[in-house]
Amino acid sequence: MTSGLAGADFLPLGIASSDKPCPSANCFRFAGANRARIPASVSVMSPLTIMYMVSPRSSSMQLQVIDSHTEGEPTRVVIGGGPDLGNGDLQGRLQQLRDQHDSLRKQVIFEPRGSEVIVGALLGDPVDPVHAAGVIFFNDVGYLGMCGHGTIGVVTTLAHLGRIAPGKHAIETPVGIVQTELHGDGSVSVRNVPSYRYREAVAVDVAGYGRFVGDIAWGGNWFFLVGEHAYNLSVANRVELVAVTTAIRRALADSGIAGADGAVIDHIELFSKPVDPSNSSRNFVLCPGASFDRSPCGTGTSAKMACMYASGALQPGVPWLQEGILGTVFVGSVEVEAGKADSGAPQGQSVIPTITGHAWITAESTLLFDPSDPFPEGIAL
Ligand code: PYC
Repeated sequence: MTSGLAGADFLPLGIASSDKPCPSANCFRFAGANRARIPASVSVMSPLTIMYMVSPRSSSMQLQVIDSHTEGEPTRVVIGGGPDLGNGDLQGRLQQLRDQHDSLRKQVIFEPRGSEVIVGALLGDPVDPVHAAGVIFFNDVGYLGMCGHGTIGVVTTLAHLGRIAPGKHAIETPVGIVQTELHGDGSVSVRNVPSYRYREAVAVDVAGYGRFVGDIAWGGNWFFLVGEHAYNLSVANRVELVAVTTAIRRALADSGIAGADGAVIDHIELFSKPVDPSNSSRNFVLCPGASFDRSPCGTGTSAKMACMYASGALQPGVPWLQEGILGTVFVGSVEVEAGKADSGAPQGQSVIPTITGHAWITAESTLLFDPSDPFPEGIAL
């Protein structure tokens, strides 16, 4: 079944703060009591003011999205037209989205409207109204527990919509509540979920490439982190980097090497010395599909810092400057929280990472889905 707004009377043009001018003579504002006129199938965040106009193409399904990039890595936030997943917890909503509305993920991410590089984020009401939003992240192959660069993109999008001001804002995700702070200069700090090294120095034999030794760590997603290798971490070398990290991921799965409770390790992270010596490290991160993270990867930086902490190489509160493949940087640090820090982690090795980076809005768009389109869910390559 296709999700989204099909054949509705109104075409959502966008979501704006109430002081934004109306972009069209056909447009009127939907807010407060008028919110009841929004079709039940549309997931809308209550404090938002929404502009609608009568659709000239009422048979097309539409999704409203805002695009941004965080230190080079794109995020597409779905702000209107998505399915109603109710008000249950984010884990339950994720299950519903995956089981009943997976077409939304494909429509947002697949060509020709998207690409495998994009991380999507479905924005919804939080369970607890004191939180800023609930969000489910997804990509070309499935769903992400958490996404660091994506959270920075979501917070920047909420600020762009006029929904939040500089200050602290909690975001609900399927793997827990993430505290964020929007700073006055537009940068965003994300206080991630508890992160930990699960296994140290695990060897895996990779057909055609040889043996790699890495740590397995949780940073909101599962990572295999490799420090020793012969590869040059440069954009020019990206095809080779994707090939070797994909082979490592396949070898881990084939060898039965997994995260806690058999979780699939779907992110592979290589490290080297930074190009800019003022940074701490450079990384290359293979995402769950065939693409690599253009940013330094928030959950990957969290996993790295958890490993550094576990081996005594990073002290709480000391800045860690993670340079990504484009040379952009997330500034991170860890704290240890009594009682919370060791959930699921080897005793005493869990940390709460914070990463800080910047996102920039690149587009406000309405994605259109014509019923006669031969690729109703986009094109999976
Ligand atoms: O920033 O955590 C992250 C992330 C995960 C996948 C792509 N980016």
